[in-house]
Amino acid sequence: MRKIAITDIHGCYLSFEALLDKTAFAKNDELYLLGDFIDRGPGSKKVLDRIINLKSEGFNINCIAGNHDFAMLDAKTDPSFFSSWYNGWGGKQTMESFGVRSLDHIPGKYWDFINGLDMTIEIDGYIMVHAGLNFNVKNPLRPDIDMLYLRNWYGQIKYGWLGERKIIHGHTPMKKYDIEYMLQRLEKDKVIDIDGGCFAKYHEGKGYLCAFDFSNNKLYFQKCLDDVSGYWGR
Ligand SMILES: [Mn+2]
Repeated sequence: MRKIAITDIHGCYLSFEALLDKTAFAKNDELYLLGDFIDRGPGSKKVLDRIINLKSEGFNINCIAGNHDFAMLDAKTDPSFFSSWYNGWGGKQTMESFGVRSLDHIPGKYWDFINGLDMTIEIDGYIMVHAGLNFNVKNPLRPDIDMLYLRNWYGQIKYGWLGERKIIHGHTPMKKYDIEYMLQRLEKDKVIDIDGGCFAKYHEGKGYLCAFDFSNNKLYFQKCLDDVSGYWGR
């Protein structure tokens, strides 16, 4: 009956698979995936297939959107955005994982999955969101695209509004020891970024996919096993 959050898989299928093994994720656990399933890493299609299949096999999988997931939707509908997604966002690696030269050739079930993603989940005193919450609006939980893009927002947290709840998010890659430090301070600070920058494996301290079992306050780290040289041009 554990509750486990993972974020920013970014097509790192081998790392995702190994991390699920490491946590011994099972049918009576709950998995929360906080977006950015695709782009940059080499296995975006495999990541989406794994998630869709786990759901259909009856595993308890709950997913929310990241900016990259919604960017792929935009790249499909907005031709002027396509080339920046393809070249700048790591969309090239996503297209290659599907073996297609046009987004129109990606089957409908993947678009249905992405279109069905909400922006937040709140459960057991935890709020999960991809990037952050905007505390400058009346209701920070009202769905807004900012939730997928915010950076450096901790200074604006309204602790009166938040109460005893804690926020789990990703989007901004952190070093492993910074994630461990945020867990130590979670009771006080009420926020933790669990993005270990899996695709950023050439950066010192990063290059981990992280799982946070928030029912036991336990972190798991999997070093990146995927070949991300395509994205980094190495
Ligand atoms: Mn992101």
